[in-house]
Amino acid sequence: MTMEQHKIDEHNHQHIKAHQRRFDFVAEDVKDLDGVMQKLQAFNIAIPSWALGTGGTRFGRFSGGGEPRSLEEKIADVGMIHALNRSSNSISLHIPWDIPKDADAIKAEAKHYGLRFDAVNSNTFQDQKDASLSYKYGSLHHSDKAVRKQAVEHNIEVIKYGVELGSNALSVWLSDGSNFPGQLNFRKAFQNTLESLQEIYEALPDDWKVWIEYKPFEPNFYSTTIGDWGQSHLLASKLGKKALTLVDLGHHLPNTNIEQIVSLLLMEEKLAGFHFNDSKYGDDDLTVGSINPYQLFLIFNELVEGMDARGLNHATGIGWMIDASHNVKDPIEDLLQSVEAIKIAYAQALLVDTAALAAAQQGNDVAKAQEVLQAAYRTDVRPLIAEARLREGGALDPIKAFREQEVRAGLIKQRGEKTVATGL
Ligand code: PSV
Ligand code: MN
Repeated sequence: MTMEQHKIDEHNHQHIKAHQRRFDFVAEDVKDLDGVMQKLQAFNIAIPSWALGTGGTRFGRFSGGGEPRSLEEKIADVGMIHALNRSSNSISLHIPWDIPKDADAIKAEAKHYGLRFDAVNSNTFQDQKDASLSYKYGSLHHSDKAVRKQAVEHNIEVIKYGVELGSNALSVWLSDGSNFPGQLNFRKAFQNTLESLQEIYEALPDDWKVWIEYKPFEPNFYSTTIGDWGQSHLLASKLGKKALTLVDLGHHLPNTNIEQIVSLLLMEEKLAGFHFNDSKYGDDDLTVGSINPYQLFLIFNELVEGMDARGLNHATGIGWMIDASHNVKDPIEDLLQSVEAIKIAYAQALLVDTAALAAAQQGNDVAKAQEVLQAAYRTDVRPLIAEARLREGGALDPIKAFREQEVRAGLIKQRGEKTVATGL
């Protein structure tokens, strides 16, 4: 199903007056309006191929209907999101959940919707039907060399798929760990992981990166071999320049100061990028910004400051991706909300009076520093984002347009009520 441009134009026509009023109000106080608008227009966030179906938990899964049945249909759904918000111009594939059997055809399909391919993700956390060895006790860290070899070969195969699609990063998340004290020799597990990653690193094309994602627990509940940013950074440092740390917001113990982690990784040129989501307890995979939008803003404040310090292009300097699961919402609406929340936090960070903040920090004026940050955070930037979307041909209100056009009903009619997408 495609969203025709004239339908978006009609939607915008209906809402333009109210939008203009709101935009003029906020724009008046924005210092470098053109610069801010250009940055907002250029900023895109990748959509994971595994998040287009209704997620579930081990207790159940409740399909919302019309889920994509194939990679082509997933691409069509990302195309729908991008047509509406003009901020989701790429898709990230998880292999083997989504194998691009005919790379040229898949590339042409993506191009049709103005999409490209973001990082490719390997999966050594589930046993595959045709696999001879099991990952029950881990993959790259496994005590058995043969299992490690199978996992390394899978990663190299994923790189090959990525090369065919024009992607340039391999994202590795391992569920490797232990469930009980004594199960694992931590030092040997780490060394095995490093050796396996070295073999994968050797197979990376010159212009590729490997992103190493960490997570403190689940599915293992005593230790995870790449459990925090220190362990990921240690591996990335030993591997070399092409290895970086990936930050998934849900992969921290409650109250961790993620903005500080991000700031230092960025300074060290070791921040690969993000898996955005939100959480209250752990890896909850909730809609970005739904629980703690202030933390998201503080992260973006560090990102903008740190990227500017290094002269990085905000849109392309690091990887931006959503990694969320939607148990009770329409996946397309949920992803639209996540992208909006990310852009809100980014826009607010762009509004921070950096000179005033630097002066307050230098003079230890703590109250002023808070005033500066919260002045930006409390600005309603939604009209700026809507304007950026409008200028790029998107909808002023993407979810409203999605509902007005009864897209989900159309997808159910086309694909059926009971379809199940591969993924989470
Ligand atoms: C693991 O929890 C994770 O965050 C990794 O990024 C996986 O690739 C993804 O979720 C999907 O299972
Ligand atoms: Mn993730």
